[in-house]
Amino acid sequence: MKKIIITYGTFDLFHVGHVRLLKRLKDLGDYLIVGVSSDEFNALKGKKSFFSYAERAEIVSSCIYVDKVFPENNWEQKKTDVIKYNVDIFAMGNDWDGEFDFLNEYCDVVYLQRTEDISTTDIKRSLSKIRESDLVEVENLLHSVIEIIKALKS
Ligand code: C2G
Repeated sequence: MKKIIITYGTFDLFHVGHVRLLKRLKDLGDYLIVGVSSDEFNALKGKKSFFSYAERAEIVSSCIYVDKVFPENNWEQKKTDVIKYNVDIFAMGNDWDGEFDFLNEYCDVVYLQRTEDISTTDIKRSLSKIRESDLVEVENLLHSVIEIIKALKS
């Protein structure tokens, strides 16, 4: 009998934190199902992802550890999903520690250590900083060009 694992998440700007979690989840069993948050559910979570649901679902589906992807549309669907897919283990990163213990009635509930020092939020923040410093560099360059033009004119 295949041991079925399920997890949920936004998985925006797919990074090693996501990959390492999905790998560890697959190592817990034989078949890994991922509920990828829809754009509408992200809004409910107060998140605006860079990639659309379709793009995030395609990226997560391409991960070697993942066997099935479906949309996560609300907070309430987990119990139905666990029963529908005959799930043995529900697992999340431990930033959700304890939040889904109610599923213990239907399957094992596991929280795995998050990968430190990486998150979609940090990536977005770093990228915006790069853009800012680029602008400063361009501005400095423009000032130098203006000075050269002034010198040539005089
Ligand atoms: N994660 C991780 N290490 C990181 C970043 C994320 O292990 N450095 C894990 C999270 O703990 C989560 C999964 O990767 O289990 C997906 O993270 P997010 O895309 O941030 O998903 P989240 O917003 O936590 O949505 O109903 C559950 C929610 O949909 C979870």
